[in-house]
Amino acid sequence: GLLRVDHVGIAVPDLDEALAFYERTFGLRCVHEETNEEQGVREAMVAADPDGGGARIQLLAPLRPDSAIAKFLDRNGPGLQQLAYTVRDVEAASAALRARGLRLLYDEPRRGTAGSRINFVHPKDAGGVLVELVQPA
Ligand code: MC0
Repeated sequence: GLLRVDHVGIAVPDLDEALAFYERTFGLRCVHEETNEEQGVREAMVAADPDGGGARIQLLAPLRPDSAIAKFLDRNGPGLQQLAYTVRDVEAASAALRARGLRLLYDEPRRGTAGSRINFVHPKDAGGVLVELVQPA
């Protein structure tokens, strides 16, 4: 099952500008930053409670024009792109949702933030929301 909201992902054209905006405007702190070549993103996790267990905000900037985030920005402009839940076992959670008729984007989990294992539910099968499942490392 789903344990809690892990993070909310926001597509941004420029990661450094977005980080500066979130720090300056909302006082959020950057707790992690990495490049994920497979996903075609440079990403940063920011938090209101850097030492607590609260949900993170994931700022996602495209590495390449053919990446998912670049396509999203072309179509919608910057904004909310995904809602991610923490799960204990991403294979089991994916199988349970497949059994309920939802399309998972990957046959096998892929690598997400900080060594996590991830999969996604197609937004057309989840009320227009790109849902990510995250099994933390
Ligand atoms: C597309 N659609 C969305 C959407 N992206 N709806 C809600 N939220 C989104 N983010 C809608 C379009 O408006 C369109 O609707 C329909 O879905 C198109 O579906 P499609 O033609 O099958 O696909 P694409 O080419 O638009 O791609 C969408 C898809 C793609 C979700 C399959 O973005 C994808 O593979 N995403 C998973 C990977 C990802 O997002 N990576 C970046 C984050 P209409 O009504 O116009 O037909 S990386 C990450 O998140 C990692 C680092 C982590 O957290 O650890």
